[in-house]
Amino acid sequence: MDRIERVDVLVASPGRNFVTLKVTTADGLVGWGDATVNGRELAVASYLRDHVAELLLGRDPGRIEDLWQYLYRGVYWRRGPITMAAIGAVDMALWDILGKRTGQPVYQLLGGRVREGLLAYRHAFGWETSELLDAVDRQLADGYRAVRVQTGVPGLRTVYGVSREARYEPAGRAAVPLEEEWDSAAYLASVPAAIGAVREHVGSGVRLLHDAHHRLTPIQAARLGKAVEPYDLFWLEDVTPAEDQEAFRLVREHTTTPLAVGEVFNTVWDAQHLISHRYIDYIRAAVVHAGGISHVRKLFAFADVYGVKAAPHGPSDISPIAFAASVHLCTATHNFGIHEYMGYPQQVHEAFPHAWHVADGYLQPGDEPGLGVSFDESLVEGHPYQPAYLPVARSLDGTLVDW
Ligand code: GCO
Ligand code: MG
Repeated sequence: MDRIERVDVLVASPGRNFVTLKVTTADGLVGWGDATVNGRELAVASYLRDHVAELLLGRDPGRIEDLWQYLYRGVYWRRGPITMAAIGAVDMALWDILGKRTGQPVYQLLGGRVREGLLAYRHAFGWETSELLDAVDRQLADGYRAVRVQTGVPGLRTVYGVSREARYEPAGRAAVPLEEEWDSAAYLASVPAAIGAVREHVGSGVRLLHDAHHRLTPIQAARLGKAVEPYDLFWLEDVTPAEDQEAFRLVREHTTTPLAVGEVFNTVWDAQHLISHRYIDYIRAAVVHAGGISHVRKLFAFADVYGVKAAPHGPSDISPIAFAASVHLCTATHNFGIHEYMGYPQQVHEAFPHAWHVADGYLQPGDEPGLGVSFDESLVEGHPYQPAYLPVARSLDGTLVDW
């Protein structure tokens, strides 16, 4: 029987901060995991280095579920983004090792393909509607069939999901979070028309999504959902903070616009009420933030019972390793809905060589044994961690609000 012989926690910043776990077995097999939590990378690195690595040495890498239970139930202080990202990284690495040992891609170990490709959605943003329409056209020209649309808000200098740069990278490199402003009234007064303009521009065949990013009260969320019904959104995302799962009943009572939530969730229990009451249509947990393939697989299976579909978070701030694990999982998940693909700078693609790819707007896992991804360790030297935090937001009267 093989044994875990070495555990390395690699923090590097090829374009942005990533935390990568490398697990090496006595037989020389290497498994890779992502442990990146945007803005709290060092917390997860320490959790792994100081409290997990030693526990893994000498153990059987094939006991994936037992090790998951050991790291979840065995630590007493369970759940939360830091713990579950650390567990997620270990879990991804062990599935990667199992695939390499058996010569099988992970999706095959999970039961095999249930579809020919994963529908992907891209981001389009523009301060003015005309810029947004151009951004949508660029994604459609690249062959994508689903686009998230985000636009400026009159009177605001900063808005979530909209950048003055070509790429939108929310974590600003600074010693303290940047402060942004917010005004829900101005947003509610302007965003339905912007979405309507996009719908008129693209016609009925393109899937359009929008992310409200936790900022509305439940009744405001209900109002927005109702206002955009004529534009047939694929979903409205994070319409109201999801800790208050029961708040979604109010939203549900007022609108048939599909709802998506869950990128900040870390376990099935965060979404248990939402899913079992069918308050949402899509669950967005990311493999890296919710305990890895083993736990997110259970979350998606729980969602399947209630007709809720899997739609994983796929931003540029989870690494191509977690992205690979998510694509493998969804390739073998029947109740899959859509996969976010924000995309990466070329530097990140090169730092994390990967077999997953996009063809004609659909994601493919590749057929290499394991996850089909690795990390170029030589980058650790020249690309040290740099403090970078997600912004905070305040309303125009200075009150701190959800960013
Ligand atoms: C999305 C998310 C991101 C997050 C970011 C946090 O739907 O892709 O809302 O934009 O804000 O991933 O690190
Ligand atoms: Mg989101």
